[in-house]
Amino acid sequence: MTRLSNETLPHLPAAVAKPDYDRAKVTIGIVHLGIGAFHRAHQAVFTDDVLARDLSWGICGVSLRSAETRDALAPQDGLYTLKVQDGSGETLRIIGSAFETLVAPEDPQAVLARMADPATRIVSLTVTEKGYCHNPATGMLDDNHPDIVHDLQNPDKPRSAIGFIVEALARRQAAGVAAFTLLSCDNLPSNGHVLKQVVARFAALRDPGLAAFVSDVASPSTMIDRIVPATAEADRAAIGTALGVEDAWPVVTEPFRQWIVEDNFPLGRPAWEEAGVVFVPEVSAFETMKLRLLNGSHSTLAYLGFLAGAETVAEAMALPGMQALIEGLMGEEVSPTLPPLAGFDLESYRRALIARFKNPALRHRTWQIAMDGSQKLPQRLLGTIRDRIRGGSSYDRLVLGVAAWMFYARGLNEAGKAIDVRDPLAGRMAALTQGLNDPEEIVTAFLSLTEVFADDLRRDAGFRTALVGALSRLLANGCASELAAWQGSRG
Ligand code: CS2
Repeated sequence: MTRLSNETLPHLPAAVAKPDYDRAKVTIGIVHLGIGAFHRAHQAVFTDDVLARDLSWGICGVSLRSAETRDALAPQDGLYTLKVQDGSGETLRIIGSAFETLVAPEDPQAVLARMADPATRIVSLTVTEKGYCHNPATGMLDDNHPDIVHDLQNPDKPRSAIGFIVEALARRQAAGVAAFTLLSCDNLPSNGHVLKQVVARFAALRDPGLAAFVSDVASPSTMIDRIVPATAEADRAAIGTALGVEDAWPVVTEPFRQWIVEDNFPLGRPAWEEAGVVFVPEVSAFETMKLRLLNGSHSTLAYLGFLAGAETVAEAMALPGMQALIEGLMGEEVSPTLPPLAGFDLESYRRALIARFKNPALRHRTWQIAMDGSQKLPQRLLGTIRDRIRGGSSYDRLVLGVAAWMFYARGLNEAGKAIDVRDPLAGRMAALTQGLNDPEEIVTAFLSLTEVFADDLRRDAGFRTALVGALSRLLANGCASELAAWQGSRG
């Protein structure tokens, strides 16, 4: 089968939407670190929507680890298919905003040159939580992180996103070029602030003159939302059949998309508002809401669902008791902790989330969401629990999510078989809990992780008791029966 490319683009079926601009005239204005499926189904699409208005905002996508995205996209001139689907149907669209793909470990100099180029005015990131090399419980740079240690010793051959950003800023400073705007698009609270903090700390460890330059860099926070499961082989095959040409690297997603951004771009930005991006002075209230309602529920669903045998989120939602548990978690426990959002209809937002989780067309694996729990739990569940403790309110459902994570992160399923736990702390968590069967001892082992649990929670006797209770029930009765106990409960 021939391949999707600039040459085959005009011959695709008429129902497939195509870029409405002259690709030959586009130049690069954005360098994006972490060109995974999420970026290609979210920011790259918003950019594609408005590229016709200003052709100087093409994207250079950088892979910080493997070459597979570049290897797949290069023969396709960077083109790929976006498939949007829910229970009622699907649409196909070709996205053309990613013009160049670089592989950082292969050629760090090419990446640095792109970032230092005056035409680059935005450096955006989706490097996942762990890519910030910070302590998730405190938000501060982990000075001892192996990549940070490496990048401090080899500033001109960095490995981490942080090392690339600071070296590129150093080169801009030396050349008298203004700093680009940093744009974090990861699921972290105050993501722009966290990014600025880790970058500033790294610059200070390198050199005070550079730190002064870096301290002026704009780093607006953003709230990003779209559910984008890893693309499956079956999706690739079906998309190829529909297009009549092969696409090695399509993305599959839901109709919903949301991007809320603080409008602080000293060197300009694409007219994203024309594509529905909402610009606000302060994003943190939206971010807290999304992280606690959507992602907090997602993680809870993922751990309990996986352990109860559900492969996908939609299957997990169908387990007896799960929907009632999640509705109650969002309505009774999370919502009262959220900062007020004038004019925002929280109830219909929660209803929409339930429908999104039940989208039967998206095969979003519980195992995928279960990854990197040590980096996700603080902002998804633990901050809410902290607020509930402070307010003297119950948090039975939230604590069940945390206990299910402990069960999962030990690395053994209900039948005692090994789970493939992907997490930067996987080795430590397995070692800490090796041979432990007593829920109290398991909880004590996990609470020793200062990257996950800040001191207040580690020392909270009520929290510990609640965790031991929830984990004891999960271990003794199994997750499915613990879930079933929530059936019919008030949401
Ligand atoms: C998910 C998110 O993988 C995960 O941890 O919770 O990627 C989620 O799908 C997105 O944040 C939705 O916007």
